[in-house]
Amino acid sequence: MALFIPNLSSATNLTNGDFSSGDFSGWSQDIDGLGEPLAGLNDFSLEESPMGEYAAHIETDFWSTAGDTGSTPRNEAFFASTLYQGLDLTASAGQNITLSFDWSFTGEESAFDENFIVGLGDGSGNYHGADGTLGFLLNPMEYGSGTYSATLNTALNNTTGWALEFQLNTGFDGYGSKIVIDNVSLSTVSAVPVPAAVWLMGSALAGLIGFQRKNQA
Ligand SMILES: [Ca+2]
Ligand SMILES: [Ca+2]
Repeated sequence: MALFIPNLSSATNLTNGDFSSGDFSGWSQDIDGLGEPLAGLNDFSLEESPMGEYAAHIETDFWSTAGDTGSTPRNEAFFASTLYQGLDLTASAGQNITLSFDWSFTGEESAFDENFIVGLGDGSGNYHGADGTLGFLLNPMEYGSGTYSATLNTALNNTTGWALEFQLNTGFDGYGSKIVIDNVSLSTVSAVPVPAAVWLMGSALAGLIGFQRKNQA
């Protein structure tokens, strides 16, 4: 319905969140807390769809023989790979900051112990959730996929030092896991008074119904 609501100022504060540049411009990569990966391994890559759309792909713990850590490793990370970007949480009074992204989490094993974490990193190694307290934005316990969307606690507005971090841990087996991330969006949105929003939504719905009736006639 957001498309039908006019006068809703919105600006995005993230670089290359849809990976449309075909590279990791705007993003940083980390292996095991030691920094950028070595060249030639597959921890971070870009998946290109048949439509020419790019998404970020992170994999850990794949071996030439699945589950055999004595075989040839396909990835560099021993503990975890992290893709991150510093966040600009600038907002005016009355504005909310919303964060959203598409994710998928898969692997070689159904009973897995890998761990996929998305959090607001505070620079000291701790993660915070959308409410600003210690925790995660997302920490799925099973393989799956979805769209995450949340409004950040306004107490976070205009604070600095934050990074959005996508971290994939290897777990304690030799089975691989991977995540795909796309359409990462951070937007400042002017809060619309509820009565106005309801009225606009109602008029947009009425418009839709009217349009359908015309089509049927
Ligand atoms: Ca994309
Ligand atoms: Ca593993």
